[in-house]
Amino acid sequence: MSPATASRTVRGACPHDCPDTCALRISVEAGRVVKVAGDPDHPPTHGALCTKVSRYPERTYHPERVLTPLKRSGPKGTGQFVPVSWDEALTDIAARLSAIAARDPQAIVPYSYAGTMGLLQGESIAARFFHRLGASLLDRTICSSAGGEALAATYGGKLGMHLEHYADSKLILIWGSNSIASNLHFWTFAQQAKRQGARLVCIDPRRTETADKCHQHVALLPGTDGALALGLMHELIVNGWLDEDYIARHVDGFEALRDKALAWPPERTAQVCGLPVDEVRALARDYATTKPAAIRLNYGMQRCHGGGNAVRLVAMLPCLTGAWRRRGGGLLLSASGWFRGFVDGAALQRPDLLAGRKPRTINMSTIGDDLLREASPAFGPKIAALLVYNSNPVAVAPESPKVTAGFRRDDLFTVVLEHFLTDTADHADYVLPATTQLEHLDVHTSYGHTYVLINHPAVAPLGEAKPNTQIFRELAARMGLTDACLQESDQQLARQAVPSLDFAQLSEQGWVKLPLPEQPFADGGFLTPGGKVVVDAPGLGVPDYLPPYESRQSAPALAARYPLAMISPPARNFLNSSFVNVTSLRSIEGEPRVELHPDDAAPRGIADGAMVRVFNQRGSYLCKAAIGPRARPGVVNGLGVWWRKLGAAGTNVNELTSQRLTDIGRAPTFYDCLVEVEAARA
Ligand SMILES: Nc1nc2c(c(=O)[nH]1)N[C@H]1C(S)=C(S)[C@@H](COP(=O)(O)OP(=O)(O)OC[C@H]3O[C@@H](n4cnc5c(=O)[nH]c(N)nc54)[C@H](O)[C@@H]3O)O[C@H]1N2
Ligand SMILES: Nc1nc2c(c(=O)[nH]1)N[C@H]1C(S)=C(S)[C@@H](COP(=O)(O)OP(=O)(O)OC[C@H]3O[C@@H](n4cnc5c(=O)[nH]c(N)nc54)[C@H](O)[C@@H]3O)O[C@H]1N2
Ligand SMILES: [Mo]
Repeated sequence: MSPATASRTVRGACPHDCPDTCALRISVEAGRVVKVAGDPDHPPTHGALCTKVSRYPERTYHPERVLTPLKRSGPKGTGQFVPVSWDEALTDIAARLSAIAARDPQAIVPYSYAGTMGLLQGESIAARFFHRLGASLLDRTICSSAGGEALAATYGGKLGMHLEHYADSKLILIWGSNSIASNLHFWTFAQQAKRQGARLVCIDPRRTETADKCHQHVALLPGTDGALALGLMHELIVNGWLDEDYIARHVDGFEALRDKALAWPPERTAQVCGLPVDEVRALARDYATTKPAAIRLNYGMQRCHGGGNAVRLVAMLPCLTGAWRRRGGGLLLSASGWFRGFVDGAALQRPDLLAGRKPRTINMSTIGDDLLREASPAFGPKIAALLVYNSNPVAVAPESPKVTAGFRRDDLFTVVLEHFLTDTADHADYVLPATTQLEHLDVHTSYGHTYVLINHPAVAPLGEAKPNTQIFRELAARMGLTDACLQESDQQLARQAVPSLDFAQLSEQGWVKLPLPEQPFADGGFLTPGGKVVVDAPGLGVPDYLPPYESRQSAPALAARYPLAMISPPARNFLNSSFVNVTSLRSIEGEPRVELHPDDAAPRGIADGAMVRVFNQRGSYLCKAAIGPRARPGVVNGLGVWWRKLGAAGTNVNELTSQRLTDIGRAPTFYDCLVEVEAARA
């Protein structure tokens, strides 16, 4: 067989924004990917992939892939384009950006997130390019910065239990995470623990598929996790369940927290969280007396006003019971801090190219407001150009009425690097075709395990697609930016990313396990300056419960008009807004829907399957009602994140979410949102 027709298997990595970062075996026949499977040898992946990524070839060879540069040919936002050559597109884009940069480079704003989590196709040449220009910096807050900064303030880094250790736990609190949907490979270890007698408890306002399979479901009100954590602490204190020795040696400032926790007896906690009092008491007893006890905290619970404080409070729990002492005990929110020292972010991103300039920072979570802002001394120049890659802000950013108004500005020059004509690409002046994971090289870390992975290109780029890195290299050259580092190859970048690892081994095996201690905090050793868990963090004070901005208890006047709390967690078969256009996955999800409890549906005359209008002071969203026990009374679940143009009336759930930010980390409060629901008029 000639090389072009031979079958071969290529080692890859799943690029998606998910804690699992699976190792892939990609089968190629006659130059075409025929199958993507999980690597059986990679311990976290253990040969299994989720439904979404096992359909990867369907996404890559999708008939609607953008495979040539496109130039806008109709009004902004209408998605009308004509194909143009790379030469024409890059020449024009370079001229437009150079003119803006000559006035003030800060008027140029990059907008990117984790469409790919790859270190190369994420922030490598792109970051160098924007740093060299002196463009605005982007505060990448849309997902995890509240919890991430809270965890770092408490432990000194984003560290926690090793994924594999959950198999040895006897009690696991799955807290704000629908693991079966969004962290499947953790669920496998939780199942292993369950078979060995562990008890699984799901703490989530929604009765998720994960809650269905746990022994207990604690359906608290959204945004009340901080109160629950304080209530649990109260019980630990009054019942003598503290590990006084661990606290004395490894916790700095516990006294101040003790005083706060004593104000949260089970009755008050139960009232604020909307739970039975006995459930609070029993949960505290189980957590304190079952050993080893583990918490899988996830980002779902930090998308509300007090999300950062709530993470700080939950993160204290294993320190108060000494759960860290045992294998199978402790907590994991994010593992990304483990990679510190192994990944050289500065080498990839080259912040030194700013050469002393200090551009302003735009928060990606308030892009709606910021696109509509005029120039001012406080804000700086009006945003004149937006370069979007690895993200779909028109669908995923909060308060889409403002986001879309911003993207429709005629005086905004927008370039979108994409695989598909997403809602965001529809608003572009130019769409540039990007390669997918099957077509480019990359190196990956993970936020749910402790392995570095490589992704070798399996096939040549489809059509005229180019890797993000290559697009920024060519754009830099067109703009006359001559720095050698703007032309470094993906091969060079891959080695720069992980300078201390055995690159040959990584390349051949597909992944390497980091050499790390087994139990990070068994005997203290937190990464804070004093080596202890920090209660009273500089600038943040002692953690406390902060009620949601929008809830019946905290905003009664608003709740009189919009009485239902809405959360918008991901639909299982989508990944944020990725995969919504993959027909086989979309057909599993059916249509955009909002889940309501029968007690909320009946007085509104809403029948199961009826079209409803979900609305508040920000906007209005049309979708189908799904009535049943997945929603608790008073809370509705608007599953996300659909493409607007594939939903009813061109809207999605972010029509309703707000741009208010969390207490810590400047993150969005997607799940802090009051709404009303009514039957839609025909
Ligand atoms: N299939 C799938 N997998 C994904 C994603 C996806 O879109 N689809 N997204 C990926 C991304 S970007 C991320 S950040 C991670 C997210 O990972 P997780 O944070 O685990 O996110 P979810 O699975 O959305 O779980 C959030 C859960 O939190 C619940 N929740 C909402 N509000 C509250 C609250 O106030 N308190 C508590 N305790 N729970 C609450 C929701 O009902 C939901 O079940 O998942 C990643 N994996
Ligand atoms: N209401 C509500 N809104 C939410 C959330 C929620 O739970 N509720 N979740 C939030 C969270 S946690 C997150 S992380 C954000 C995620 O929001 P985004 O980071 O915008 O994620 P996606 O919607 O998956 O969009 C990623 C896009 O990147 C593109 N892409 C993938 N790989 C590449 C590549 O190699 N090159 C280029 N150029 N493009 C690529 C994909 O085609 C896709 O369109 O959404 C947030 N929005
Ligand atoms: Mo996320």
